[in-house]
Amino acid sequence: MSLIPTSAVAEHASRDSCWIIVHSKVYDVTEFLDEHPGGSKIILKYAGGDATEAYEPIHPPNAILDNLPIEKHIGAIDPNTVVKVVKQVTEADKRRQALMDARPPLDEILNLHDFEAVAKVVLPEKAWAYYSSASDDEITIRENRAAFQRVWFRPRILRDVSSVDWSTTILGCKSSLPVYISATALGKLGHPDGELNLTRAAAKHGVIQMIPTLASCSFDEIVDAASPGQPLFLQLYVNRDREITKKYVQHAEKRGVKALFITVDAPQLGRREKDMRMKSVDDSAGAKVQENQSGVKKDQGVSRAISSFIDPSLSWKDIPWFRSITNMHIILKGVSTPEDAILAYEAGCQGIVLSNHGGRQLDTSRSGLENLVDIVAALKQRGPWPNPNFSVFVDGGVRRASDVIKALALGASAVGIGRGFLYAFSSYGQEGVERAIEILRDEFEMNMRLIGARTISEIVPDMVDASALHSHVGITPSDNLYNGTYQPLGTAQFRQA
Ligand code: PPY
Repeated sequence: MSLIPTSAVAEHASRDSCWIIVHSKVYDVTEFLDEHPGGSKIILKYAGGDATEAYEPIHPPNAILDNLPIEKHIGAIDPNTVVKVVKQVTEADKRRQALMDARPPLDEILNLHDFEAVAKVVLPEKAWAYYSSASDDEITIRENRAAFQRVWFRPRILRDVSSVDWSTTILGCKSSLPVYISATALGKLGHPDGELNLTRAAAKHGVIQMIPTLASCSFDEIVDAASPGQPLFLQLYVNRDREITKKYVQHAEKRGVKALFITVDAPQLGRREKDMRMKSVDDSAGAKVQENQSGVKKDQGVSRAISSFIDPSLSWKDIPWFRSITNMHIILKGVSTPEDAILAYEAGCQGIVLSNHGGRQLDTSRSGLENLVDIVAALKQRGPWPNPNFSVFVDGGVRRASDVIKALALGASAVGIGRGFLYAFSSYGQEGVERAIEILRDEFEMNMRLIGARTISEIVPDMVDASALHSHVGITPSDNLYNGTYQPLGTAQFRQA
């Protein structure tokens, strides 16, 4: 196939004929303009030119292959015609670089809140808005933290805690911590190496990473970056086209992924207003809002823009189908009630994650920690407990080893941390993730000694007082570190007069 000169691409720079270059390939996106979940305006900005830089961080690697008919793939660009453009360094770039240079040294980062505070300052506004946002009034994201503070320790003493061990097994895989790295999307918004920061740090420290469906790096890039035998889990958004999902799942199994975490709390994406406002600030002159096929308006922020492939028809009837296409462990991520926990157990799943999606889905839903109490009680009625064939995980708001220990005491098998690690690599790359793991390790050592548990199995319900957990009124101590980083929601902005 002949190579295409950049001058030929430049001739297609209008709504009537729109070609763009992504990763040195030329695509005719004219007919796709009105289908683009992110709106046509952003594509037209790059019409006739190279869109790679804008495209890369917010699109899964196979987005074009999945969405653009093959006849619209025009060919490869002629490299001899590409003029290397020296990137303009903007004032904002300079400011950000200065802030990066002034970051606190890593050894002065003492807890996971510190990473969040640094990320808030050094991340591009859009990335911070996307990562930190939660749905509606952001009640649930804050409740996720508050719930941990309604559980108090009942430590045991004089137990010879000279040696303590917090390693464990998660779904048959060894883990140096009772914590796994939960899936968060679009890692390259935070750092050029995206999710690979997590993979490499996890390899070094014996931690398990859950690969997100909507990672910025491709699934294979992530698996290729893992060390031999490194356990990996996969988070799954189920596609409207089940053949795509089947291929993806079976490919993951072939590549050695140990467990499939099917996201079940996002048939439609929550309205994350910080993220949405960022988009409307960008399109200040009141971009014309259009609807795409799924009814998602095109001014609704990064996440809603790319979510239309997710199948809202997913139901309990699909679980046997998943069982028929894979032998991996099947875990439902996003369970909130004993009723659904029992259904998952009876459907033959190997576990559930008690999660409200980091407060990004149904606002004012309860925290996973609070739901854990009721769900464990219900599961105890149904089968053996602890049940080696059915794991209960919790995520949401976890920042300290003491949070993890509370969840374990109440019956969790392990706990997921998403944003904590995301902020660690957004602010310090792989080293940040490694430091986060070390901090958790230090906190585990101290907390296990102080509550009198030498191993994970010695962390028992009697070590916590959860009697206030269901109480949604009353005094919770103010969480200073968290509140210091928490960014209050804003209101609609006037245009420049
Ligand atoms: C989230 O943003 O909460 C996600 O789970 C990831 C995502 C990103 C974009 C579209 C759909 C889901």
